[in-house]
Amino acid sequence: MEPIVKRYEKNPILTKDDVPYAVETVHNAGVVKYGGKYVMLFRSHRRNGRSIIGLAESDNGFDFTVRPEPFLVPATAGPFAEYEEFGVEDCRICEIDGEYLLTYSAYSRHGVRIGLARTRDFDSIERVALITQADLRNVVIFPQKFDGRYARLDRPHSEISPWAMWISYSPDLVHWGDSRVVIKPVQYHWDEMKIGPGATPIKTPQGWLNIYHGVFPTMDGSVYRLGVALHDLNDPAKVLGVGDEWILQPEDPWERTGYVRNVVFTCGAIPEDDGTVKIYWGAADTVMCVGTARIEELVRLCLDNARPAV
Ligand code: M1P
Repeated sequence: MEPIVKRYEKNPILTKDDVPYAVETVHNAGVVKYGGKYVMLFRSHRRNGRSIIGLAESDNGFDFTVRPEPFLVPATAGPFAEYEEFGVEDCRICEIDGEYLLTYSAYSRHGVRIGLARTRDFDSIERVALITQADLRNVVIFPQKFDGRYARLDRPHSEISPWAMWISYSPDLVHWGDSRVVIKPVQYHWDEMKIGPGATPIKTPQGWLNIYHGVFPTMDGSVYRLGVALHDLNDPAKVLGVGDEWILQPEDPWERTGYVRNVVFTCGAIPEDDGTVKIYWGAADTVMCVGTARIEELVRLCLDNARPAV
Protein backbone atom coordinates (compact mmCIF):
# COMPACT_ATOMS: atom_id res chain seq x y z
CA MET A 1 0.00 0.00 0.00
CA GLU A 2 1.22 3.51 -0.85
CA PRO A 3 2.18 5.46 2.28
CA ILE A 4 0.10 8.55 3.10
CA VAL A 5 3.28 10.60 3.34
CA LYS A 6 5.73 9.79 0.59
CA ARG A 7 9.24 10.41 1.84
CA TYR A 8 11.62 12.33 -0.41
CA GLU A 9 14.16 9.83 -1.72
CA LYS A 10 17.10 12.08 -0.87
CA ASN A 11 16.24 12.55 2.82
CA PRO A 12 17.64 13.93 5.00
CA ILE A 13 17.53 17.28 3.20
CA LEU A 14 19.51 19.27 5.75
CA THR A 15 22.11 18.24 8.31
CA LYS A 16 24.69 19.94 10.50
CA ASP A 17 27.22 19.44 7.70
CA ASP A 18 25.26 21.96 5.61
CA VAL A 19 25.58 24.67 8.25
CA PRO A 20 28.52 27.07 7.91
CA TYR A 21 28.79 27.66 11.68
CA ALA A 22 29.29 25.22 14.53
CA VAL A 23 26.13 23.26 15.41
CA GLU A 24 25.37 19.68 16.39
CA THR A 25 21.83 19.28 15.02
CA VAL A 26 19.44 20.70 12.39
CA HIS A 27 15.76 20.04 13.07
CA ASN A 28 12.19 21.17 13.89
CA ALA A 29 11.99 23.84 11.19
CA GLY A 30 9.16 26.20 10.35
CA VAL A 31 8.84 26.71 6.59
CA VAL A 32 7.09 29.32 4.46
CA LYS A 33 7.12 30.56 0.88
CA TYR A 34 8.52 34.06 0.57
CA GLY A 35 9.61 35.95 -2.56
CA GLY A 36 9.31 32.84 -4.73
CA LYS A 37 11.53 30.82 -2.42
CA TYR A 38 11.02 28.33 0.40
CA VAL A 39 12.38 29.80 3.61
CA MET A 40 13.17 27.42 6.46
CA LEU A 41 13.87 28.49 10.03
CA PHE A 42 15.53 25.51 11.64
CA ARG A 43 16.65 24.78 15.16
CA SER A 44 20.19 23.74 16.01
CA HIS A 45 21.80 22.64 19.23
CA ARG A 46 25.10 24.22 19.98
CA ARG A 47 27.70 22.21 21.84
CA ASN A 48 26.55 23.69 25.12
CA GLY A 49 23.19 21.93 24.57
CA ARG A 50 21.30 25.18 23.99
CA SER A 51 19.52 26.00 20.76
CA ILE A 52 19.52 28.76 18.15
CA ILE A 53 17.54 29.27 14.94
CA GLY A 54 19.15 29.30 11.49
CA LEU A 55 17.75 30.20 8.08
CA ALA A 56 17.95 28.16 4.87
CA GLU A 57 16.51 28.97 1.44
CA SER A 58 15.48 26.86 -1.51
CA ASP A 59 14.02 27.28 -5.00
CA ASN A 60 12.32 23.88 -5.06
CA GLY A 61 11.57 23.00 -1.43
CA PHE A 62 14.09 20.17 -1.39
CA ASP A 63 17.58 21.65 -1.89
CA PHE A 64 18.34 24.21 0.79
CA THR A 65 21.26 26.56 1.30
CA VAL A 66 21.97 27.87 4.79
CA ARG A 67 22.78 31.52 5.39
CA PRO A 68 26.25 32.20 6.84
CA GLU A 69 24.92 33.55 10.14
CA PRO A 70 22.20 32.31 12.54
CA PHE A 71 18.84 34.09 12.16
CA LEU A 72 17.63 34.17 15.77
CA VAL A 73 19.79 33.74 18.84
CA PRO A 74 18.83 34.32 22.49
CA ALA A 75 18.42 38.00 23.33
CA THR A 76 21.18 39.31 25.57
CA ALA A 77 19.52 42.57 26.57
CA GLY A 78 16.01 43.88 27.07
CA PRO A 79 12.91 42.12 28.42
CA PHE A 80 13.41 38.93 26.37
CA ALA A 81 16.91 38.18 27.60
CA GLU A 82 15.83 36.77 30.97
CA TYR A 83 13.50 34.29 29.27
CA GLU A 84 15.77 33.20 26.38
CA GLU A 85 18.84 32.47 28.46
CA PHE A 86 18.73 28.71 27.76
CA GLY A 87 17.94 29.01 24.06
CA VAL A 88 15.32 29.48 21.35
CA GLU A 89 13.65 26.48 19.72
CA ASP A 90 11.06 25.10 17.30
CA CYS A 91 10.03 28.18 15.33
CA ARG A 92 6.73 28.24 13.44
CA ILE A 93 6.02 30.79 10.69
CA CYS A 94 2.63 32.28 9.86
CA GLU A 95 2.04 34.75 7.04
CA ILE A 96 -0.79 37.16 7.72
CA ASP A 97 -1.45 40.62 6.27
CA GLY A 98 1.97 40.64 4.56
CA GLU A 99 3.78 39.98 7.82
CA TYR A 100 5.56 36.81 8.87
CA LEU A 101 4.85 35.98 12.49
CA LEU A 102 7.34 33.73 14.22
CA THR A 103 6.45 31.79 17.35
CA TYR A 104 9.33 30.06 19.11
CA SER A 105 10.01 28.38 22.42
CA ALA A 106 12.04 30.56 24.77
CA TYR A 107 13.85 28.55 27.45
CA SER A 108 15.21 29.89 30.72
CA ARG A 109 15.57 29.05 34.39
CA HIS A 110 11.92 30.09 34.70
CA GLY A 111 10.71 27.37 32.32
CA VAL A 112 9.65 27.41 28.69
CA ARG A 113 7.36 30.01 27.21
CA ILE A 114 6.59 31.29 23.74
CA GLY A 115 8.16 34.33 22.12
CA LEU A 116 6.48 36.07 19.20
CA ALA A 117 8.56 37.97 16.68
CA ARG A 118 7.83 39.36 13.24
CA THR A 119 9.61 40.06 10.00
CA ARG A 120 8.63 41.33 6.57
CA ASP A 121 11.82 40.41 4.75
CA PHE A 122 13.62 37.66 6.68
CA ASP A 123 16.53 40.05 7.15
CA SER A 124 15.43 42.16 10.09
CA ILE A 125 13.39 40.74 12.94
CA GLU A 126 11.38 42.48 15.65
CA ARG A 127 10.48 40.76 18.89
CA VAL A 128 6.87 41.57 19.78
CA ALA A 129 6.01 39.88 23.07
CA LEU A 130 6.32 36.80 25.22
CA ILE A 131 2.83 35.42 24.72
CA THR A 132 2.56 32.61 27.26
CA GLN A 133 3.56 31.90 30.81
CA ALA A 134 5.63 28.83 31.67
CA ASP A 135 5.28 25.92 30.85
CA LEU A 136 3.60 26.11 27.52
CA ARG A 137 5.09 25.15 24.14
CA ASN A 138 4.09 24.54 20.51
CA VAL A 139 2.17 27.62 19.42
CA VAL A 140 0.91 27.90 15.84
CA ILE A 141 -1.03 30.94 14.62
CA PHE A 142 -3.78 30.57 12.02
CA PRO A 143 -2.93 32.52 8.84
CA GLN A 144 -6.25 34.38 8.99
CA LYS A 145 -8.13 36.46 11.55
CA PHE A 146 -11.53 35.37 12.88
CA ASP A 147 -13.94 38.22 13.62
CA GLY A 148 -10.95 40.55 13.75
CA ARG A 149 -8.99 38.39 16.16
CA TYR A 150 -5.82 36.33 15.70
CA ALA A 151 -6.22 32.69 16.69
CA ARG A 152 -3.60 30.24 17.83
CA LEU A 153 -3.36 26.60 18.83
CA ASP A 154 -1.23 26.03 21.89
CA ARG A 155 -0.30 23.25 24.28
CA PRO A 156 -0.55 23.75 28.03
CA HIS A 157 0.02 20.91 30.48
CA SER A 158 -1.43 19.96 33.82
CA GLU A 159 -1.42 16.81 35.93
CA ILE A 160 -5.17 16.53 35.55
CA SER A 161 -5.21 16.96 31.78
CA PRO A 162 -1.82 16.22 30.27
CA TRP A 163 -0.50 18.04 27.16
CA ALA A 164 -3.68 18.72 25.19
CA MET A 165 -4.28 21.20 22.37
CA TRP A 166 -6.09 24.44 23.16
CA ILE A 167 -7.14 27.46 21.15
CA SER A 168 -6.70 31.11 22.22
CA TYR A 169 -7.49 34.44 20.59
CA SER A 170 -5.95 37.89 20.53
CA PRO A 171 -6.90 41.33 19.21
CA ASP A 172 -3.28 42.52 18.98
CA LEU A 173 -0.88 39.51 19.12
CA VAL A 174 0.14 40.52 22.65
CA HIS A 175 -2.89 39.77 24.82
CA TRP A 176 -4.32 36.26 24.44
CA GLY A 177 -7.37 34.67 26.00
CA ASP A 178 -10.83 33.18 25.47
CA SER A 179 -8.96 29.85 25.71
CA ARG A 180 -10.67 26.51 25.19
CA VAL A 181 -9.47 22.94 24.93
CA VAL A 182 -9.94 21.50 21.42
CA ILE A 183 -8.15 18.14 21.19
CA LYS A 184 -6.92 15.78 23.91
CA PRO A 185 -4.75 12.65 23.81
CA VAL A 186 -6.70 9.39 23.70
CA GLN A 187 -5.93 6.59 26.14
CA TYR A 188 -4.01 3.63 24.73
CA HIS A 189 -3.77 5.30 21.37
CA TRP A 190 -0.66 6.32 19.40
CA ASP A 191 -0.95 9.85 20.84
CA GLU A 192 -1.98 8.88 24.38
CA MET A 193 0.87 10.57 26.27
CA LYS A 194 0.79 14.02 24.70
CA ILE A 195 -0.10 15.91 21.59
CA GLY A 196 1.04 19.27 20.27
CA PRO A 197 0.29 21.60 17.39
CA GLY A 198 2.84 21.15 14.61
CA ALA A 199 2.62 22.97 11.28
CA THR A 200 0.82 26.26 10.73
CA PRO A 201 -2.75 25.20 9.80
CA ILE A 202 -3.51 24.89 6.09
CA LYS A 203 -6.76 26.20 4.61
CA THR A 204 -8.68 23.61 2.56
CA PRO A 205 -12.22 23.80 1.16
CA GLN A 206 -13.37 21.44 3.95
CA GLY A 207 -11.62 23.09 6.88
CA TRP A 208 -8.27 23.99 8.45
CA LEU A 209 -5.87 21.06 8.26
CA ASN A 210 -3.84 20.76 11.44
CA ILE A 211 -0.79 18.48 11.21
CA TYR A 212 0.25 17.72 14.78
CA HIS A 213 2.54 15.44 16.75
CA GLY A 214 1.48 12.76 19.18
CA VAL A 215 3.59 10.80 21.63
CA PHE A 216 3.28 7.24 22.90
CA PRO A 217 5.30 5.99 25.90
CA THR A 218 6.97 2.59 25.53
CA MET A 219 9.41 0.57 27.64
CA ASP A 220 12.00 1.76 25.09
CA GLY A 221 11.20 5.46 25.49
CA SER A 222 8.70 7.76 23.82
CA VAL A 223 7.77 7.54 20.13
CA TYR A 224 6.87 10.77 18.31
CA ARG A 225 4.53 10.45 15.32
CA LEU A 226 2.45 12.83 13.18
CA GLY A 227 -1.31 12.93 12.79
CA VAL A 228 -3.99 15.19 11.35
CA ALA A 229 -7.10 17.05 12.51
CA LEU A 230 -9.58 19.29 10.71
CA HIS A 231 -11.00 22.52 12.17
CA ASP A 232 -14.06 24.45 11.00
CA LEU A 233 -13.19 27.20 8.50
CA ASN A 234 -15.09 29.96 10.32
CA ASP A 235 -14.84 28.67 13.87
CA PRO A 236 -11.48 26.91 14.38
CA ALA A 237 -12.44 25.99 17.95
CA LYS A 238 -14.83 23.50 16.37
CA VAL A 239 -13.03 20.29 15.44
CA LEU A 240 -14.60 18.48 12.49
CA GLY A 241 -12.51 15.36 12.89
CA VAL A 242 -9.24 13.96 14.23
CA GLY A 243 -7.75 11.17 12.13
CA ASP A 244 -7.60 7.92 14.10
CA GLU A 245 -4.34 6.78 12.53
CA TRP A 246 -0.93 8.41 12.42
CA ILE A 247 0.31 9.62 9.04
CA LEU A 248 4.04 9.31 9.74
CA GLN A 249 6.17 7.43 12.22
CA PRO A 250 9.93 7.04 12.68
CA GLU A 251 11.15 4.43 10.19
CA ASP A 252 14.27 5.64 8.41
CA PRO A 253 17.54 5.08 10.29
CA TRP A 254 18.00 8.84 10.85
CA GLU A 255 14.49 9.00 12.36
CA ARG A 256 15.12 6.07 14.68
CA THR A 257 18.48 7.09 16.08
CA GLY A 258 20.05 10.46 16.81
CA TYR A 259 20.04 13.13 19.49
CA VAL A 260 16.61 11.86 20.63
CA ARG A 261 15.63 8.53 19.12
CA ASN A 262 12.30 7.67 17.48
CA VAL A 263 11.14 11.19 16.72
CA VAL A 264 9.41 12.76 13.75
CA PHE A 265 8.36 16.29 14.68
CA THR A 266 6.89 18.91 12.37
CA CYS A 267 6.83 22.70 12.62
CA GLY A 268 5.93 23.46 9.00
CA ALA A 269 4.19 22.28 5.85
CA ILE A 270 3.68 23.98 2.48
CA PRO A 271 0.52 23.44 0.40
CA GLU A 272 1.22 23.35 -3.33
CA ASP A 273 -0.99 24.24 -6.31
CA ASP A 274 -1.20 20.61 -7.45
CA GLY A 275 -3.13 19.55 -4.33
CA THR A 276 -0.14 18.13 -2.50
CA VAL A 277 1.50 19.35 0.67
CA LYS A 278 5.19 19.24 1.49
CA ILE A 279 5.51 18.21 5.12
CA TYR A 280 8.82 19.01 6.79
CA TRP A 281 9.94 17.20 9.91
CA GLY A 282 12.85 17.02 12.26
CA ALA A 283 14.11 13.44 12.51
CA ALA A 284 15.45 12.20 15.85
CA ASP A 285 16.05 15.87 16.79
CA THR A 286 19.08 15.68 14.50
CA VAL A 287 18.32 16.28 10.79
CA MET A 288 15.58 17.72 8.56
CA CYS A 289 13.43 15.62 6.23
CA VAL A 290 10.56 16.24 3.82
CA GLY A 291 7.76 14.20 2.30
CA THR A 292 4.65 14.86 0.26
CA ALA A 293 1.02 13.91 0.81
CA ARG A 294 -2.24 14.65 -0.97
CA ILE A 295 -4.20 17.25 0.98
CA GLU A 296 -7.51 15.66 0.02
CA GLU A 297 -6.33 12.34 1.43
CA LEU A 298 -5.33 13.94 4.76
CA VAL A 299 -8.71 15.65 4.96
CA ARG A 300 -10.51 12.36 4.28
CA LEU A 301 -8.53 10.70 7.10
CA CYS A 302 -9.93 13.28 9.51
CA LEU A 303 -13.51 12.95 8.31
CA ASP A 304 -13.88 9.27 7.39
CA ASN A 305 -11.97 7.59 10.22
CA ALA A 306 -12.07 9.96 13.16
CA ARG A 307 -11.33 9.37 16.83
CA PRO A 308 -12.92 11.51 19.56
CA ALA A 309 -11.44 15.03 19.81
CA VAL A 310 -11.82 15.50 23.59
O1 M1P B 1 12.56 15.27 21.61
C1 M1P B 1 11.32 15.30 20.98
C2 M1P B 1 10.65 16.66 21.16
O2 M1P B 1 10.45 16.89 22.56
C3 M1P B 1 9.81 18.10 22.90
O3 M1P B 1 8.53 18.14 22.32
P1 M1P B 1 7.12 18.19 23.10
O4 M1P B 1 7.33 18.82 24.41
O5 M1P B 1 6.21 18.97 22.26
O6 M1P B 1 6.69 16.78 23.22
C4 M1P B 1 10.60 19.28 22.37
O7 M1P B 1 11.81 19.38 23.07
C5 M1P B 1 10.85 19.14 20.88
O8 M1P B 1 11.70 20.18 20.43
C6 M1P B 1 11.51 17.80 20.58
O9 M1P B 1 11.63 17.59 19.18
